[in-house]
Amino acid sequence: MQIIKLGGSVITDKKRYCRFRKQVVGKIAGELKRAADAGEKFVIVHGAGSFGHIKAREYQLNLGRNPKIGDQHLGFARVHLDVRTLNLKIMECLNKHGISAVSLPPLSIALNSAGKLKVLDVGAFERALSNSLVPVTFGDVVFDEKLGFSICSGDDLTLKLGAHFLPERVIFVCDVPGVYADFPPKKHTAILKEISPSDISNLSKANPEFDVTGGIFGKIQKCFTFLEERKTTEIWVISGRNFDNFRNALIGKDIQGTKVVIK
Ligand code: IP8
Repeated sequence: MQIIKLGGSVITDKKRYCRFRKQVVGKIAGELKRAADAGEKFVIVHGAGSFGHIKAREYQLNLGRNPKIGDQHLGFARVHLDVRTLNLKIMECLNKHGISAVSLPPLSIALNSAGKLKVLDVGAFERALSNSLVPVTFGDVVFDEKLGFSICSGDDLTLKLGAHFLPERVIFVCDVPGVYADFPPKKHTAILKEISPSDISNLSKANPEFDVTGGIFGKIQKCFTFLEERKTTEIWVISGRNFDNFRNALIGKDIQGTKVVIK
């Protein structure tokens, strides 16, 4: 079994509010179908991209409920509507490609505590899988037992599901071919074949990336923590633009990208 996290920067244009990349998602869905036909099982998680981050930032939803921000509750509802709209577009694409995908929105099945994912109804995913369905979830706004509400990132969902299912591989599909050896990358900066905790401190210092849920380095740091307790799962960061490579990654063969390791 594998958990595939489709990054928001792959499935949307992150700079333009609610811009979906239909062709890219169509190609990804085609590869997923091919792998499913070959017997691979998946859980799919996707990010929010420009359907979530732009307005979540505007209303400071990552910091929790704040009555001083006028209409914040309307912003919360708007972001939820937008990420569901994105999710429906993805579901439509998966279904069209013959994938029996079903959507499990985090607002209904997850609870945060102080901005961290505390509870996730993994039973819903188990039941979907045991009925030969492909569960799909996504970065969303959720209720928070300390902050009223906050944001649940697709990365946190991915790793929570990973901790439960212990999949063979977790694949983070991004808009870059992996993690660059230098940040910000220059024209000829190489992609790291592996990234371990000793690499990260230098890289993250210069990280200008904006993302209400932590960006690439937040993601990698959480992966290290995940791997400390779980040795059997491989974690990869690969490109969502190279479909041949995506196909190989789904079958675990000749993967080009960065493997997250703790050594
Ligand atoms: O794109 C963020 O999820 P991510 C969810 O997976 C929202 O980090 C609502 C911004």
